[in-house]
Amino acid sequence: MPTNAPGNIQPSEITPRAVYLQRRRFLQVAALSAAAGWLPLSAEAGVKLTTTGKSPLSTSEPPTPLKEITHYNNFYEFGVDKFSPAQRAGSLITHPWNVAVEGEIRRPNVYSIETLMKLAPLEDRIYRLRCVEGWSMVIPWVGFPLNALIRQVEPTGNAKFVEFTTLYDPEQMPGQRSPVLSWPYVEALRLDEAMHPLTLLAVGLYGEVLPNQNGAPLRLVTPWKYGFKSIKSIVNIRFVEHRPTTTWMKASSREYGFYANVNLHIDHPRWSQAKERRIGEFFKRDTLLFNGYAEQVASLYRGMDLKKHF
Ligand SMILES: Nc1nc2c(c(=O)[nH]1)N[C@H]1C(S)=C(S)[C@@H](COP(=O)(O)O)O[C@H]1N2
Ligand SMILES: [Mo]
Repeated sequence: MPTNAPGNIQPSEITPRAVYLQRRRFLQVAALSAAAGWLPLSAEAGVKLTTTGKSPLSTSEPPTPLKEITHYNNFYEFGVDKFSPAQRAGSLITHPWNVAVEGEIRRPNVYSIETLMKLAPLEDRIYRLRCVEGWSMVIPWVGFPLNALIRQVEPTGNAKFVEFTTLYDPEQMPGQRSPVLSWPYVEALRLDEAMHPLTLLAVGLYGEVLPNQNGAPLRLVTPWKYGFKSIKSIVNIRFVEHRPTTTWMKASSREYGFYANVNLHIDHPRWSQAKERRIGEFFKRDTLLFNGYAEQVASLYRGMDLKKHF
């Protein structure tokens, strides 16, 4: 590849401002941390994470290159195009970071990201990610099952759904100054979906702390659902009795349903979902039911009319 090909541009050449901000912030955090007598666990992308190794729930498909995973993003808090998050997400301060866990549970609590990361051993989980727009990637996440947190907080009998909320701070997330979506971004799962062993809380990818543009420091990953369910930069997890209305349902309920299970048989009103383009490949491939995770998750939806509950 010639040295001026897009794939050879270093992030530092593309995003001097983001990198500058990131560094400046890291220094601030490091100074504060040193003063407080402890070291930041997750202040900056590039920090290696210790894992128990590759989970058997991983796909054997080759992971998408890091550069694509970190430079082709949907993160509307930093702009609506695929390239803005890599350029602008440096303004997000990911440390310190707290997540409030509340609602219909016996043990509501505010967790620091460090405490969350100690709830269960971190695993490498290589998952397919299928965006509702028709592209896909294979992402080697680092994370732990959401059910480890759910067990810890002891849901009451009234907990039927789990609602997740992204940080709301237009200072750090300039895309929130524009009314393209209703902010903050909200997503939700049925409790049994949230408890499913495939459902991951990711804190890293490719063995290191999550880059900001991928949803640092904590994001959900539900690999059998369209990518928009995998909410980024979570600050609140709430257990509720009634089905929440999610951000994309609010934006367009006929286009984006609550379940958002990847389904080649149910077209988006404006395009077919039968095929997808794997980033880095030229020819389209067939989309798989539940994104290829049917064996593990189809039983969650037994008896449901998937055309109605899309
Ligand atoms: N808070 C928030 N989470 C979000 C989004 C977003 O705009 N804001 N975009 C979603 C969409 S549409 C996709 S496809 C995935 C993309 O994740 P990635 O950039 O890590 O590949 O994030 C999802 N999570
Ligand atoms: Mo998406």
